[in-house]
Amino acid sequence: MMKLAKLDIQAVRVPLQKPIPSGRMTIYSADALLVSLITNDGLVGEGMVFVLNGHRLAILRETILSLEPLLTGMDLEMGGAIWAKMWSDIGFLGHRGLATVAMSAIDMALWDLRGKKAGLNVSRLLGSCREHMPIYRSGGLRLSQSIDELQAEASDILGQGFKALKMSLGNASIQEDVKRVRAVREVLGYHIALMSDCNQSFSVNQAIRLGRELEEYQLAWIEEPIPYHNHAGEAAIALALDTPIASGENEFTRLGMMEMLRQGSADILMPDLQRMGGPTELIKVAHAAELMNISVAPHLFSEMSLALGAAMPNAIYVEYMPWFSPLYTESLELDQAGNVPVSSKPGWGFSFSQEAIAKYKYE
Ligand code: SMN
Ligand code: MG
Repeated sequence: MMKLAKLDIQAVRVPLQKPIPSGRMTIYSADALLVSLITNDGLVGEGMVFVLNGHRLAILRETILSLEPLLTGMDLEMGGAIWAKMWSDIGFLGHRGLATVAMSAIDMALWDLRGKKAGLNVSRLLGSCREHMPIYRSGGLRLSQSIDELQAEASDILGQGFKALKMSLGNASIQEDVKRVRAVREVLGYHIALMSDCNQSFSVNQAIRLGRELEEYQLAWIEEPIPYHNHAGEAAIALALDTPIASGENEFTRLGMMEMLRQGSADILMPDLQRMGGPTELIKVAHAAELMNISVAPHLFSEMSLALGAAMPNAIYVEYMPWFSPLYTESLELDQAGNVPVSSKPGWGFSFSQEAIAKYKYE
């Protein structure tokens, strides 16, 4: 029986190379809790959750620790039972927000452990569908950049071997957004996938107007056009436009995802690993979407999403956001086609680098 000997949490602050200004806040750092479950036979399962600018990191840490007693005496191979116990335990505070993020961290580490125990990558543990995943470059091409800067950065990203990239939309004027998309398309041509993310900046009518103007630029998707909780509005936009609508990163668990699926709010659903309640729930959600012919593109968590996405027939992309790559010993490598090979190493196939932890450790 695989039992918990120790739960360890290390806090790291990864400063962004360039702060990202956005409507809600300027992001200076991504601050993560690296959670390790160490078993009585010496295996280590790893999970990671994060906040922006360090806000409420200490509370998140305490919340994770509050779940530790639920693992005591449990067989850590019984991930389904542990998940159900955590879900029930956090219910009083609600299946959204902090407590859900905390249980995600434990669930991630449990999946890593079970993969390691079985000697299988999580993708194989689940039943892999493919050996390579398409990946898109995220985090760049921001609203704060000039058109010249956008074009220079787009060609730099191409030079790194990416065949798909995402740009920010949400300027005060629709014409300005259209101009920026046109300028980036000029650099990319039409054989490179161009995604766009509005981060909830529009109303339904504005989004439909902008979307109509953008149809000719064949965006891979328009993401979060309106406030994330207006699922009926998202559905109206998805119906009005040919360009696929992607959304879901700000919703929590099956409660949010099922509502979106029922309403037809997204052509591409974007479950976020730490808001889902962990891989156990994300897998269920992805399969529910599959049954409804909806694609998924998991939000962030590139390294874990790679293993999970590889085992989902309807996963179309992994998101590459460079923030957390320095924390891992292994790195995501692109092949000639701009895809990333799925790891064959046990567990996630990516493990925390002790050197990186020392470098980024919270003071
Ligand atoms: C995003 C959201 C939160 C943190 C980083 C990036 C963005 C995305 O919306 O989809 O990548
Ligand atoms: Mg987004």
